[in-house]
Parts: sequence; C-alpha cells; structure tokens
Amino acid sequence: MFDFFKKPPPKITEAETSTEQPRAGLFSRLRAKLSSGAAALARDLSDWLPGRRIDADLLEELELRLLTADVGLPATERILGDLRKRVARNELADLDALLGALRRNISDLLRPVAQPLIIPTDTKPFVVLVVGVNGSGKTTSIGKLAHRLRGENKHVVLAAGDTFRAAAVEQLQVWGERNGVTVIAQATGADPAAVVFDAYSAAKARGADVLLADTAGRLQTQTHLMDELRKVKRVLGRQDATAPHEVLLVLDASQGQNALNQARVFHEAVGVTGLVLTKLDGSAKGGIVIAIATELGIPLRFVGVGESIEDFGVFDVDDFVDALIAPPRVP
Ligand SMILES: Nc1nc2c(ncn2[C@@H]2O[C@H](COP(=O)(O)OP(=O)(O)O)[C@@H](O)[C@H]2O)c(=O)[nH]1
Ligand SMILES: [Mg+2]
Repeated sequence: MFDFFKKPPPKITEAETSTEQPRAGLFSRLRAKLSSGAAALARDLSDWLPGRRIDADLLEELELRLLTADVGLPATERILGDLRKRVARNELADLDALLGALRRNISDLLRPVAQPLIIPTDTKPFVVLVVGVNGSGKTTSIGKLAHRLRGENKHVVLAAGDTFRAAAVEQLQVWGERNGVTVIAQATGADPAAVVFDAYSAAKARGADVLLADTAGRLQTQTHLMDELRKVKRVLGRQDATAPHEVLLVLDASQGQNALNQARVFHEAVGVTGLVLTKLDGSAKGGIVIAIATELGIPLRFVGVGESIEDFGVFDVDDFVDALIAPPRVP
C-alpha cells in the first residue's frame, strides 16, 4: 500500500471557508510565497547568477537547482539539453539570455497542459467527479470551485460522496452553506455510489448546470478505493452515458514526486481528465508542476495557492513562469 493513504484526516479551518475579497493576483501571491520558501528557483536565480560565466559548471548547478525544485528528471533533461546546445552554439551570451531561454523552455513544457475546464451549456448537469488521496484538498477545491461557478451564475449541486468520515460530509455542508449551494448527502457509511446517484437525480430535477461530486480518499485498501470510484463512475454512466464529464484528480503539490505516483495510480484506475494542483504555496518549490506536465500530459485545470477561497484559480502558464522565475529586468 502506498504511504499516501495513511495521512490523518484534516481539520476544517476558518481560513478554508472565509469569503473575503481577492487581494492581488493569484500568481503574484504565489510568487511571494514561493520566494519566501527555503527551496528552489524562485528564490531569485539572481542570487547566484550575477558575475557568473555561462559555462558547463553553471549549467550543472542549474540542473541541480531544477531537480531540487521537484522539476523531475525527464523535464530537467529536456530543459538542460536545449540550454547546453544553445550554450555550445554561443547563443546565450549573458544571464538575461540564459534566463529567457530557461523561461521559454519551461513555458513550452507547460503550454500543452494549460487547458481550462470548459463547461458546455448543453450538458445538464455537467458532472465533475473529484478524486484524490485523503488530505489532498478535494473538498476545499470543490468549495472554491463551487464559489467560482456561482460567480459565473451557474446553478451548482454538490454530492457528499465521501461517506467514509462524518467530518467530510459536514465540511462539504459548510462550503455549501457559504456558497448558497445545495448539498446532497446521506449518513456516514452510506454507499457513495448511491449518494452520487441521488445527487445526479436531484441536480437533474432542479435543472442544475453542474454537479460536483466529492469522494473519499482513503479506504481499507487502495484496491477497495479504486473499486469504489469505478462503481461511482458506472452508476453515473447509467443516468447519462457521457457522465462523468470530467474526472478531476486533486494533487497536493507539496507531496512532490509522490504526487506523480498518485496520479499514475488514479489515472490507471479511473481515467483522469483534469488535474487540480493544490498547496503550491506549501511546497515552496513549484517545480512539480513542470514534472507533472511533462510526465503525465493531463490537462491542468486549476491550482490552489492557499487555504482561503480566493487562493484558487485557472492555471496560467505565463503568470506561473513569472512566479517561478522573475522576468528579466528591462534596462
Ligand atoms: N496551503 C494550502 N492548503 C490547502 C490548499 N487546498 C487545501 N488546503 C488545505 O488542506 C487540508 C485538506 O483539505 P481537504 O479539502 O479537506 O482535503 P480532502 O481530504 O482531499 O478533501 C485543509 O486544511 C485545507 O484547508 C491550498 O491550495 N493551499
Ligand atoms: Mg474531503
């Protein structure tokens, strides 16, 4: 069994359900958080770059920085491969040129997965099945997403499909109340497939636009969890052969390479169509986004950069690269 199934259940915090107004942009806040972290790229490359010659030693050091920042081997090799070629061709004369090339390489790896979730108006309800290990941020992300969709005037219904823990249902109900959104729930221990089935019927009857279904992240075994998720999918398919329309996997970025392992397990079991990467603020690295993009290629729909409701948004490549590596200063 993977150790990620053993995390303790999280507590509901004030910050989680706070509805205070957005502060500065999502990614500039992320930059501030990444920069204050102990690790990684964002703690300005300018710290060590100025005065350095662009040579093999420097590239090796950069390689190590990328690996330490959770970028992973495949992506790091692709980035460095290109930089080495350019340095050999004398194309990178100064540090700004090197940083520019680094930023471009990272953007090229991220661009293909930066695909926002598009909810068609002719699919009602559009069903989003939210999966992921315990504590990854599923319920919180559902709350934040519900808030976001309400802001777009969408009628949202939530399904409390994590029937494993009593606190899970309550946590979803708190989010539902804050957002003025109906939560369909049953008692703890109920069959999650039955809860989601009921929630679909309720959403359909109410003419809801979107059904967001929460699920458990931990059961006795991984096999048991995957079987349960497959059952939920099957049951949804009986009501609408095209449902679920999105299987959204929530990954905790601070888990680093373990998040990649989780993604592989879930993808194989239930076919993931989109990702939410939470706790980018907590990882203080951010490179895991590049690893996931390169190694999985699954559309990255949203990122979470904190516990409160505004710390959530659509993944934007340029903003993210700016957060990771400050753009070169214009003289
Ligand atoms: N710092 C930070 N915390 C988050 C983020 N998303 C969720 N959390 C916290 O992670 C904990 C677990 O979240 P929860 O939604 O209950 O996870 P679940 O078990 O997958 O449903 C809670 O304390 C959340 O407030 C995020 O983007 N940043
Ligand atoms: Mg939960």
